[in-house]
Amino acid sequence: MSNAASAAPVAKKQKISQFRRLLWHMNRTDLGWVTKTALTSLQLGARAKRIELLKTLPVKPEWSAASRQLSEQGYVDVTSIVDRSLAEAVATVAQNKVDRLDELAGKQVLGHKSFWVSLLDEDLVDGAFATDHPFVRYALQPAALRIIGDFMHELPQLSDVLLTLSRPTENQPLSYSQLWHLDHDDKRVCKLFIYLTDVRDTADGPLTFIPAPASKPFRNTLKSHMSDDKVFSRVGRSEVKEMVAPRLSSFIVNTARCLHMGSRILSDRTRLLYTATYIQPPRIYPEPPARFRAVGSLNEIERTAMRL
Ligand SMILES: O=C(O)CCC(=O)C(=O)O
Repeated sequence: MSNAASAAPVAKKQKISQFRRLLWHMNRTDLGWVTKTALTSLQLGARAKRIELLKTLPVKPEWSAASRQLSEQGYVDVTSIVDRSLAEAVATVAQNKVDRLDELAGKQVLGHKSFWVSLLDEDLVDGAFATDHPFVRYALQPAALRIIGDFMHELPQLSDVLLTLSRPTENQPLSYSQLWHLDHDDKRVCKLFIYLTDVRDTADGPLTFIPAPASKPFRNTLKSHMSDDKVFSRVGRSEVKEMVAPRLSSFIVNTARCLHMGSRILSDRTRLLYTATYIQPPRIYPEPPARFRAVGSLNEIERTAMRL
């Protein structure tokens, strides 16, 4: 084969990857709504079904108020709303993992965030959680689906559940989620958190965020992770909310709209956090491999929320 013939596929490949990179950057800005709208218009039937399923979930005045606050401010404390016994079940699983920390840290698969230890790897089969796992049951409770669903105007998709143990990183530069950022998993992203340890003050590394209205100036920023100086040159420090709260506190944050950071743990402290991530489908990026595997009976809402 001549050199010219072998150069052509390489040039084509480069063009495709340049196009993908451009699309990726575009999707992180408000232009990403063009992608979202185009993809949604191809799946109107599925959307109509998710709207109908949302309507079948129970309604309570305090859930509606929570959803309004989520829409307007980008966050809501749901500690008094969510099912405490489901939160306790999450905490029991989590405590068992922490008791076996040394054993599990040695087996850790995802190692890029030195301040985070992923403790759930052993619960996955081919990367998927059983749907009867307490972490999945907490995320699927009707209150969470209704509050987030009313904000997204349809039944949300549960994208992932996560347990993270954050440890001190003193004397190391801040990195990843310790820096201010927005989540770009999709155009609408909500995270449901539970603190599984007391977060008493700044030294415990609270989740810290700027509510959606004050985070607006950063919405189309291409830079993904920002220092305090950069952020506070554009927004007042008085806008910052630090989630200092006791163990089993639970809150929802629209992390695509609220600039946030956390895990800045000091001295001998550690912080244990449960996170469930929801997006509004269809996903703007290709669907990753299945994260959930059906175990036991599931209703249609649960199946649809997990794409099963
Ligand atoms: O560790 C933290 O508190 C930050 C978590 C975070 O940035 C996220 O879940 O997107």
